[in-house]
Amino acid sequence: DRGESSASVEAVKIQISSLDGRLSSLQSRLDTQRKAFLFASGTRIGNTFYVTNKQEGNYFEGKTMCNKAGGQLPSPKNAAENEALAVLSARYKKQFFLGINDLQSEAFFLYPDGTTIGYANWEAREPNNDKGVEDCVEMYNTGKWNDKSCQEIRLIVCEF
Ligand code: 289
Ligand code: CA
Repeated sequence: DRGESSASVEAVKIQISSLDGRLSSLQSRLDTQRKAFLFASGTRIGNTFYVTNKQEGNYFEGKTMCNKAGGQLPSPKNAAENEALAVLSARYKKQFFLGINDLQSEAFFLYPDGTTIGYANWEAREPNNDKGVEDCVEMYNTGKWNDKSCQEIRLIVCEF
């Protein structure tokens, strides 16, 4: 009857208002965590975060470490993302590996999910597969890319 249905409308209104409050509090918690992350020397572009725990390792160690942390090696997909990531190479003055590689097929650079790259920022005369062993990609302090042996030890930067 009408009494019952208006009571259930009231109950739904109360639920919505409670959810609204929880959403606002989650949003404000998220804003705080974002600030804490950036304070700890990460960089951000949109909802993509780049950060290093300052450990070093080869490409495979970096990939494992990033994946275990719930992230991945960075794969900048446009100039704006590349610039945001380059902030870290300039800040730490160290090169680091991107997720991009041609391990599967020489000269065909792929993202870690196996799709073909749609953006690149190669240094002049790169990629050159020097000595035939360069299947991974490092970012220089300038933000430019060089193909490099996956076994080199580099700063580990992850994307979240
Ligand atoms: O082992 C060769 C690398 O260290 C790099 O040497 C030169 O900078 C260029 O030939 C690069 O392409 C190469 O990756
Ligand atoms: Ca090279």
